Amino acid sequence: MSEQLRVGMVGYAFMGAAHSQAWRTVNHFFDLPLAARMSVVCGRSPEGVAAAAAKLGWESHTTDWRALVERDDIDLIDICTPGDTHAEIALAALAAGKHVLCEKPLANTVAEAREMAAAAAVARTHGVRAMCGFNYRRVPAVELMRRMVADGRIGVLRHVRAQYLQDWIVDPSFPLVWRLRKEVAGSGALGDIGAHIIDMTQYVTGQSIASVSALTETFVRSRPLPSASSGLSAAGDGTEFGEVTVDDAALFLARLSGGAVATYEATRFATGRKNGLRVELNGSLGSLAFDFERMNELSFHDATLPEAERGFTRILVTEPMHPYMAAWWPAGHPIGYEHTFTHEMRDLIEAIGVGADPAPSFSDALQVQLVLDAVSQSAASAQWTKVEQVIE
Ligand code: SOE
Repeated sequence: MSEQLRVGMVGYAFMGAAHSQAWRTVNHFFDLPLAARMSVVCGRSPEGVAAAAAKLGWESHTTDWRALVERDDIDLIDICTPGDTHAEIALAALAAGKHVLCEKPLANTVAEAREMAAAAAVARTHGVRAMCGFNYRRVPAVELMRRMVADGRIGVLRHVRAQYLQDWIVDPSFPLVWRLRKEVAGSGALGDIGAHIIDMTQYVTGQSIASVSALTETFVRSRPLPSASSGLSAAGDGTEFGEVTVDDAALFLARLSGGAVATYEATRFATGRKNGLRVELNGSLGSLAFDFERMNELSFHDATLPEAERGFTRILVTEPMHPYMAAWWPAGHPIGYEHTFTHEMRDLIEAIGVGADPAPSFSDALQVQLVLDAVSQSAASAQWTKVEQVIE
């Protein structure tokens, strides 16, 4: 029986549920040096967290994250809370010698992200590991895309084209939930879904975003306050409204460190698009294209083929030699969104078990935060804005 990795998770909404599914399954599908133990789930509501523990499969529950991070029967803190609490929880957990997994984006400000990255750098000297939860890196087709770029299959990268399209707040009567309040979420579509395409494109290309020219828009500036009795997802009685203080959409041009040019679009107003994450790379020898709505496929155009034979081919990324896929089902049996979190926990547990640094690190996540900040600055100034580089 492997040594246990005793997990305490803070937050139990959408990400908490996705992480719980991953903690529950990871050791059943991957041979790992440590066995995850779903020890404690933490949340503000005593009734809510008790129900979550029962539903999601946690051994116990608490409402006190400060006590949780200090417990000597906990090895790792998994942060699944809104962005305004990431820094204080992660800093306390690292100081207490706990490994940390923190959902994206790392923080609500660059200052917080810098502090978290610095604390993680100190903690790693004591063998304490930290990772940020950019789960889309762990779609097998995305990892295959990265490997093909690294192997030179598309040659010199010229264009990066990235979109993350949702539409869950197109209805103006959708209430003012925490994701629409800057003091809680830090930003809107930009930090929530723009962060994913920023991290993903930097990851698959091996290039960092060096400068940006951006615009942001908030289409609906006032929304009904959520009624406390019916929870944040249901509108109140409509008589009280609050100001939306974040972007509904963020669009930006970018130059990457290796010379490629790029376009990014993150919006919650792409009516009809539910979770449309797409990345296309165009190079001197070919192109690669990924669409999360077809997450088990990767499109590849090989311009080195005889001209008469060229075209976008559809690689079905379900073979055992494809990233992560040997652990699952026979070829041709697709996997889903939730598997990306299991892959995330697999890589984290493996790194902790062998004493290595998991990726993306808090420094990688700080680099994303610097892009988010540069986009906000550029949108405010209508000027091209350089991005500070912290990753060599
Ligand atoms: C909401 O936009 C959200 O839940 C994001 O926060 C997640 O990171 C994304 O994977 C799905 O949409």
